[in-house]
Amino acid sequence: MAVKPIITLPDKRLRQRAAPVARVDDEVRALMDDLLETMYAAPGIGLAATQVAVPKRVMVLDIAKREDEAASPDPMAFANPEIVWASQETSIRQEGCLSIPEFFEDVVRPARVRVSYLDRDGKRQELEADGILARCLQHEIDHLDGVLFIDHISRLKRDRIVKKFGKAAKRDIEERKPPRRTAEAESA
Ligand code: GNR
Ligand code: NI
Repeated sequence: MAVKPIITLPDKRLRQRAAPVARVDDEVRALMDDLLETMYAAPGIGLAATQVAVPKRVMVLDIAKREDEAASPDPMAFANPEIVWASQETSIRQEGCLSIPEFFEDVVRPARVRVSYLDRDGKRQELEADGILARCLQHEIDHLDGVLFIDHISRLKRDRIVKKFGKAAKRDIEERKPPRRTAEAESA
């Protein structure tokens, strides 16, 4: 297992569509483990392979701590996840993203979704979710399609945050600094 560096805006690899895995083999399971370790280290409640610059349709979640501080870990791993149903009803929640550090904004999404995916054993599963789980599933699946939560907010707010991260990256280049990484990745 290994903690991998998380890429951040404006890294173009965040905009790539990830490819499905042919099967869930040991290599995919190792990727799931790396994603979980990286997510817990960040810390975050979800992480997509896209965020560690691996363009494969693999992602992990653990929302246990989010809902109950004393809860024991509940790692979930998904390969080739697909939203097979989404509710008409929507909900609004504040989102953040490890690839857009320190920016938070309200996002409107379907309140409930049903997701089909392959589990750690390569077995096809279906999961119906609401609340924070539904939220997280949609956020992570978006990553696999090269979509970020800022794509769901107003253009004015999106342009402002994209510009800010673009300028910070440009400054880093001019000062010949390595690309900005999260503090967690730096200490890995
Ligand atoms: O840690 C995370 N928190 C979060 C909060 C609200 C909605 C979505 C998320 S996912 C995020 C980690 C992340 O960037 N996953 O891609
Ligand atoms: Ni994210």
